[in-house]
Amino acid sequence: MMDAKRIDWSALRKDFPILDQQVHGKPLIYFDNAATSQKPRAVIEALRHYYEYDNANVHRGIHELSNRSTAAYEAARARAAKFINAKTAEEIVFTRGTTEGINLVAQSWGAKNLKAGDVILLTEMEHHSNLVPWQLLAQRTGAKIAYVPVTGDEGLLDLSRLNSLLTPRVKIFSMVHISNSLGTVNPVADLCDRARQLGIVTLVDGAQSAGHCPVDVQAIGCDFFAFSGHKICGPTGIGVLYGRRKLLDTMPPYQGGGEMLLSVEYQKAEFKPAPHRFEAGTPDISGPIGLHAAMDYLDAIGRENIWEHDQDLAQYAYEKLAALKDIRLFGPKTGRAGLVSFLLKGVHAHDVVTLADQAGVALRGGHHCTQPLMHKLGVESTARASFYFYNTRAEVDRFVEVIREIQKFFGQ
Ligand code: C6P
Repeated sequence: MMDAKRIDWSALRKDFPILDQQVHGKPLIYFDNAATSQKPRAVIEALRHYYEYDNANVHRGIHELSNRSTAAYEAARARAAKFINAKTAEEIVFTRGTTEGINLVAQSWGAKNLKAGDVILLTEMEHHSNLVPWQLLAQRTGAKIAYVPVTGDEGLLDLSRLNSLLTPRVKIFSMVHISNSLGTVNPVADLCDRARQLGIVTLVDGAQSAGHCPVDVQAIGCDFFAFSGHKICGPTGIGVLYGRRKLLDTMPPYQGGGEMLLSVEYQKAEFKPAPHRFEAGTPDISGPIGLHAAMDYLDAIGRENIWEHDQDLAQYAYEKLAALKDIRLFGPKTGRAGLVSFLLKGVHAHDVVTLADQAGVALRGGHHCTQPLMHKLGVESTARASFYFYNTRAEVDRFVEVIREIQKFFGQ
């Protein structure tokens, strides 16, 4: 493993062919990593190799290519277990992404275990994908949803309310690890510990954490942990749901189809054990193979190093932006993850993003799929710069210059 101080972060950019281009005649500065990360050659190459040499369906054939495909698919499962320190590969279900992972838990575990009057506890900073699946479940079962409040622009959870929210009616507490809108890092190990002492099942939405900081699901103590491959240098369309073995084994299938069965009769079917019972039909095969390469790539750099670099860039950007006039910043002042959300006085977030794009800077503007949070903060949208390890302080300097130019353009 490398040492954060010794890593030549800009040299790593050479691993990402996409970064070496001009956009609107300006060097690309890609600051939309919370939406999706770029892919290193190692991942692109793993996908190419798979399709050129090994492509076949998994768990079916007994021919050489199918055996190779199956071995690679299952090796990726074992690699994913190691990536988040799950006890066994059987605790890893491949999904399409974080969204599907949470839907799987809501529909399978939730439908089996929730009834009218039960409570689903969430936080006010959840992404729609950790909100709407629970709303659908609540509508079906008559369960209610309660929320741990957010303090305001500083974007912290108001934990003084937690004791009164953790009532005996709460059956599941589902929380985001790192907020995609605020950059807040939630104390998920403490929250899961509090819930576990009361017999409450926990789910952690790791979409913004898995590829950015070390993740150990055993240390966090959660029952479920969901993340997306495309945000951690892997391909789109593949994700991971970790589920504690004891729980996965009790859960009914989420979808029916081929590959998840032991035997079928016209009136009934017997399902394979977890995780295969949750992977109906031909799965995304190249996805886990690309994801395997991505996990190897990230861990060769070291996620503690990536975390240090991300946090450094975010703090640097936050302080430079905070020094500007007529700007409103969201999320914690210190200890933030690698992103900064902001609004310029009198300028719509979409205008900021459009003008930044003309200068080659890719930002994101909108509600970031956290519309209730935006409403709570009294805004419709924010502009967001989100960083990854291949970004540099020089890029942040240019980005802040561009923001200043946008302010001037609007007469400020
Ligand atoms: N956030 C962003 O720009 P999927 O789409 O399933 O890969 O990930 C959903 C998701 C779940 N939780 C959090 C905290 C997220 O940030 C995301 C995706 C993107 O912020 C797209 S809205």
